[in-house]
Amino acid sequence: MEAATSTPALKAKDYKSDINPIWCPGCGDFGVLAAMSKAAAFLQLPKEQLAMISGIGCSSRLPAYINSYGFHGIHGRSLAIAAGLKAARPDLTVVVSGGDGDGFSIGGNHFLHACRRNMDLTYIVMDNEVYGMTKGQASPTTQPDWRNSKLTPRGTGVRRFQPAAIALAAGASFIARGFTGDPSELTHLIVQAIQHPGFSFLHVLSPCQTYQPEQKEWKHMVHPQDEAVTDDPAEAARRIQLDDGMSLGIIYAQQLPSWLPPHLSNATLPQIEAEFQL
Ligand SMILES: Cc1ncc(C[n+]2csc(CCOP(=O)(O)OP(=O)(O)O)c2C)c(N)n1
Ligand code: SF4
Repeated sequence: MEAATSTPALKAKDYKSDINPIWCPGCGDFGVLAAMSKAAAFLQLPKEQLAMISGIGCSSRLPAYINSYGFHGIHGRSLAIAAGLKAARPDLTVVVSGGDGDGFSIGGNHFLHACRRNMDLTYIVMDNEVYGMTKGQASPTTQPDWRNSKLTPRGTGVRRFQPAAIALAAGASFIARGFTGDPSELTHLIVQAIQHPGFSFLHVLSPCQTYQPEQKEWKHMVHPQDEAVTDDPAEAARRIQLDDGMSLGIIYAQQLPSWLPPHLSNATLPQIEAEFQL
């Protein structure tokens, strides 16, 4: 009898690493880990073809917990590292993850230009409206009247960063919002974000149990988008303006040219050096 040669299908558990998460019990980031593993299994991504890239923060620990290649980078620089990797290895599926502090504060400049370049990256931002890892300072998405930080005892008094609106204005071609309390829908959104050719921005509401315990209420506040996904930026802008920030689903998806530098991976060192000679 002929031996079976087909490789068994990968399951979600095959994408979990043997490192145990050190997130606080109930942290929303567990939902992203589960959804990411399920999405990778749904797409049957070969583990050696998947690269998870992050910056620094509780949420940026995600690559350690996924059984794939990855890079736990430096604060706010995940997108720059991911862009370099994608430029060198366009064949890889590159998924970038991190928090609102990492991505919208110190990484804000990189966020704008990643949207504009539209490289084929998937960027998952776990937004808990706080710097969790550094014990609860205000972040760019913190409510202006949030008084629970010793650093801002009277609140920040500053208007919040608007992730979806800024991504749209900067040229992102896929913008969606998910919630870690709805892992099935989140899996679906991650699958579609990875399948989208171009820069996919997935804004994930991910409660911080420790520094923003009131976010437990998010499960009663989230709701589906009222309207079907649009490919019209003006219409997307209108909807984002009217949005309460708690609507879930794909807001905008458009096929736009994706940028990639000339591919040099087969070049020899002298050839690369010659490129840089004046
Ligand atoms: C250059 C630099 N500045 C500051 C820090 C300290 N730091 C570590 S994580 C972090 C913020 C993390 O917040 P966020 O991205 O919202 O992630 P969370 O921990 O909430 O998931 C900061 C400021 C650092 N590691 N490097
Ligand atoms: S501090 Fe907040 S974000 Fe960090 S692991 Fe704990 S619950 Fe999660």
